[in-house]
Amino acid sequence: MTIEEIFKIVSDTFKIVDMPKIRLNKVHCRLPDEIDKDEIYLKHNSNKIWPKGSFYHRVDTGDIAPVGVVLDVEEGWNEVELWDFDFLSRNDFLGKFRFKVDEVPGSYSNTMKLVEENSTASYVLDWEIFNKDGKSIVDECNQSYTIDYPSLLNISQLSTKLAVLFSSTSFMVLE
Ligand SMILES: [Ca+2]
Ligand SMILES: [Ca+2]
Repeated sequence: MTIEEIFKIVSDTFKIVDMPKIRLNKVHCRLPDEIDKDEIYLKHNSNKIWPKGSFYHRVDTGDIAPVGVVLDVEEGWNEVELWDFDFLSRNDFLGKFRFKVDEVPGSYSNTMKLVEENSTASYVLDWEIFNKDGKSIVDECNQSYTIDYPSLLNISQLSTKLAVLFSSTSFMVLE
């Protein structure tokens, strides 16, 4: 192996490590392009990334499609395309979500910029920047809530016991 090859492997490795991880959480359909629902799918860097295992996900006004796709992306501006699958004609490139990825982990929302002319389509993408460890800080917050839940239950059981105790005490006082 030459020094150039070793250098390439090392630089490639570090590039992968440095790439921010994001997750596309949900797509909200505020208004479809077609009267009887859109058959949507998402593309990133010319590749179809969602839905996996089917051509499209059917949505109507007010629908929220769960996406949950994790991507390694370049820091800075990124684009995700929203397409509508058509059975008898070419699929429509409805629009794109353009968003900036930096080091600040957390949840973000972006409105779709229309590409298809005269389209009624209106979509919003919920997405999230993971932390340096490649984990979701939102999930971690939800997890700590789940852990706290049993102790909350104990508090409510305790307060019930105290209420019983107090009522019996006052009953005794009354006697
Ligand atoms: Ca269409
Ligand atoms: Ca369609």
